[in-house]
Amino acid sequence: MALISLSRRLRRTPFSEGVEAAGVKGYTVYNRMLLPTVFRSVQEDYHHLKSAVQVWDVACERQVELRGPDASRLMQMLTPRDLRGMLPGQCYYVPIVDETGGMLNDPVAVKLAEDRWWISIADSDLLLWVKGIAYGYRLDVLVDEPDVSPLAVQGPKADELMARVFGDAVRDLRFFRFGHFDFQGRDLVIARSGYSKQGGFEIYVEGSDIGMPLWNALMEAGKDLDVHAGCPNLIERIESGLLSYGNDMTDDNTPHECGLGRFCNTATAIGCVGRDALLRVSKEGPVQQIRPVEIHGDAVPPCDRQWPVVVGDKHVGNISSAVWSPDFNTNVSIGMIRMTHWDAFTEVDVVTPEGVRAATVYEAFWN
Ligand code: THG
Repeated sequence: MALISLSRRLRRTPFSEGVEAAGVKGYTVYNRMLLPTVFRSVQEDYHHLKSAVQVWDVACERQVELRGPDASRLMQMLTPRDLRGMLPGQCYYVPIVDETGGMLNDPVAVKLAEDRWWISIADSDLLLWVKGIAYGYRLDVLVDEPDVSPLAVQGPKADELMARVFGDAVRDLRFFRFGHFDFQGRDLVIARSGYSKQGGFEIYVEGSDIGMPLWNALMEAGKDLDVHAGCPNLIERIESGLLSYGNDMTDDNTPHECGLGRFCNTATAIGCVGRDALLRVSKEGPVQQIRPVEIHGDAVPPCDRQWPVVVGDKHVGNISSAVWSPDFNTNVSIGMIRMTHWDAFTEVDVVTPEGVRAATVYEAFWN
């Protein structure tokens, strides 16, 4: 493939220097920002992520900050997840829906205070939607994108590495909770979270100037832990069933189709702009849903478009992400599968660009 041309529109990150020095081999574009996709090889990165610890430049997970008396009201307008029981110090994975119940994003909401939130967004221009709602409803809230860049520390040795840099107290953080920790006199929000199921943390680096000092401190402290620069790993995230907005779902899908019904409390999420639409569609239940799909045979090619899932001449779904899994010795994939074929162990065919493959639909992901 040809190279991508760099310009101001394609934003670098506070950690780009470190990423380049670590020998990044591939990038994607996410929220108009560089996101590394491979360092040594996707397979080597995968084995290393599952056995050691990695530092990920996920600055592209931009924050939409809500600040002001109406911040909590605005946050509840965006999501069908009931936020009334959420306390400062908590993070929630929240589907964001439009007035038709279509998914606009699937971010992590970080409640800093009753009147201050960060929405840590996936790849869509959520800032514009949130500003539009705030202005249209005349809300007393400031909405902007602050200079906050997440740096993830992921892998089984993440606790040990983080304790060396931030102290043992970081070990006490519970899943999807955050605390405040000092780094070189600066107060940083650190949560136990991240886009892998290997365990770890996300540091919300406030102020680009401390990006490289923090990157270097983590690399230095983790030498004997075999710390390495890493990135969200395609194999690990499919095995784990972590969805990718724009790939596995779009604004054509409801949260229920995406298997995110467990993060919706539509009946009690009063104020959510998609509430009426979701109440209507969720009465019937979805007619298609995201499923893990095993694609039999040798390694599949990169999945850069949807692959039809068929049974005979019936189109019963689409594969949106697929890759060879070394640990499972088969191809793991994520598909949107119609109700008639979504039961566990349903045998289907997948039309890949390199031919038709036998495949099996499952109900639960591999991890
Ligand atoms: N961390 C932060 N921001 C993010 C991501 C992240 N923004 C972009 C993208 N990732 C948003 N998408 C997801 C998808 C899955 C999860 C988080 C963000 C996730 N899911 C767990 C699961 O599904 O098992 C846990 C959900 C829960 O139990 O609440 O972690 O990774 N800052």
